Amino acid sequence: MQVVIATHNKGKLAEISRILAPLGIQAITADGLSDPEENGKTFAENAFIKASAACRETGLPAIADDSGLCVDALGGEPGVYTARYAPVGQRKATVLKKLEGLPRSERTARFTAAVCCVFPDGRVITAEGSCEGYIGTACRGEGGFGYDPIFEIEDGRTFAEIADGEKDAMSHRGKALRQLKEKLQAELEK
Ligand code: ITT
Repeated sequence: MQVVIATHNKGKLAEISRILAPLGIQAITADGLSDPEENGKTFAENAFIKASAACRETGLPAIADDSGLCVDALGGEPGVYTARYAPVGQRKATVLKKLEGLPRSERTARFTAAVCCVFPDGRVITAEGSCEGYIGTACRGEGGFGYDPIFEIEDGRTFAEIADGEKDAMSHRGKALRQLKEKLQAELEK
């Protein structure tokens, strides 16, 4: 089965392709597809907007992810605005600056991902996952993408300092996609 992975974010694309590989789907990238306005109030609404637009444009089943970082000391910000929180290149520094001086116990945060698969016949499958952690005090690590260098797990390493497989095993996206995978498998066996 051909499935469009409806994201323009290369980091996400790599993770989604890797985690869904066991499904044996032929992943089609979203290159050339439009980037719909993400005006939903929740991660789930935005994931649906992206998946349904890609499904409409291609006539193929489409999977999208909407995700972000929610920082407790910032009242849950940047949340659904994570990708637009500050100009490119200043996002991580903006979060670090806002938390300056706070002890680790007050730097709690979580990544959340909502994933959605829309089929041309109108069927919709959704799942969500989150991962608890802390905002570090500086960027560390070369792996991952986006906010990974400032997101620390319990042992103090950042998402950018751990192996891909280790991130997938505990990440918001890994949890959401494994749930989606099970629901998809059940749907395809009907
Ligand atoms: P698409 O909409 O094309 O999928 P996007 O990057 O705009 O790409 P979102 O609107 O869902 O995606 O925004 C997600 C934001 O959260 C974006 O700034 C990411 O860098 C960040 N983010 C999400 N998951 C992350 C992860 O696992 N590690 C680091 N940053 C992450």
